[in-house]
Amino acid sequence: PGTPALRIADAAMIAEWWPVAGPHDNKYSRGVVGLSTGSATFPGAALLSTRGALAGPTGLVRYAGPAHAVVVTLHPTVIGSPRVADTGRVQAWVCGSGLGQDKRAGDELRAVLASPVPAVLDADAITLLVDGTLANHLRARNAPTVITPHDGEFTRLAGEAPGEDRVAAALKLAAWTRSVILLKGDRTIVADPSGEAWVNPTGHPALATGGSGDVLAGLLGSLLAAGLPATRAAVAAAFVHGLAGRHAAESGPVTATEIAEALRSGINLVTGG
Ligand code: NPW
Ligand code: AMP
Ligand code: MG
Repeated sequence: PGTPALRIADAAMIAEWWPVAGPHDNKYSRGVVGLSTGSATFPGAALLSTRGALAGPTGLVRYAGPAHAVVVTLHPTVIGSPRVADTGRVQAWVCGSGLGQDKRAGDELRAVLASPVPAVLDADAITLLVDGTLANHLRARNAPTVITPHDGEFTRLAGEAPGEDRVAAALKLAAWTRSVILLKGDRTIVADPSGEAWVNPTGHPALATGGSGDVLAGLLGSLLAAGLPATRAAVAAAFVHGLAGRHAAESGPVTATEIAEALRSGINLVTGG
């Protein structure tokens, strides 16, 4: 039958999906996102994923990792701890952005994979998954997982480059990993294990800057923690991230810091808030 029809998200669709706090919500019912990101080498990735998560709909952001002191100093609303195992209730995890690939990173990824809640696996977590034991833990998960590779990370995990047919490649990896694959690029693809595939229409070259993906991972984790199903969360996060890059580029050169700051404008553009 060949590749199924590609779906393209639009603002009205994202607005309908976007979690909105109701009058009886509290900070826990709005969702709690946990971040297992950053390291001594990459404290910036911890901050950027935190900013992505803080822009999302959750009521609480927890950060677990070596950058906890700097994260809570710069973002006092975040609850910090050194390790995933020390963290209180979390409804979705983001793991891997700036995490590093040492033993500590592998242990933290294992803890996230063992948790019963949805997870985003980004950057170094994807590279660590090349290890067959960790890949088996991934494939055995019951909770939804979203994997967010750029082409380099995709090639390491899949064992081959995405090639010409990026949709088919992403669908194949989604089936093998039993996860939603968000394959980054100028036209980001979201593919899920049921065979559904989406292309993001809002990409902007301003997004091609260091730390951009770390911001996206944080926002995506917040959407998962707020209860959005994994495929929709991935489609919505990519859509708003693209709008944010576009919006930030209107007022000058863009770093990932400006992308994170512009997420709220991107969300307002979509939801009319
Ligand atoms: P080439 O050039 O094609 O031979 P890495 P990373 C290849 C953190 N960050 N985009 C390419 O090889 C991340 O979260 C921290 C990129 C390239 O050499 C990670 O934890 C920041 N690469 C860690 O740094 C800001 C592509 O893959 C290699 C590619 C490393 O992240 C930056 C790179 O692979 C960053 O976010 C593509 N589309 N296609 C911070 N401020 O703290 C092919 N490649 O070294 O695993 O990936 O993205 O540099
Ligand atoms: P990362 O490489 O993890 O920092 O992620 C880069 C982010 O920027 C992803 O969301 C990509 O889809 C996006 N991106 C990179 N290059 C482009 C481009 N030329 N046009 C649009 N989006 C891009
Ligand atoms: Mg990245």
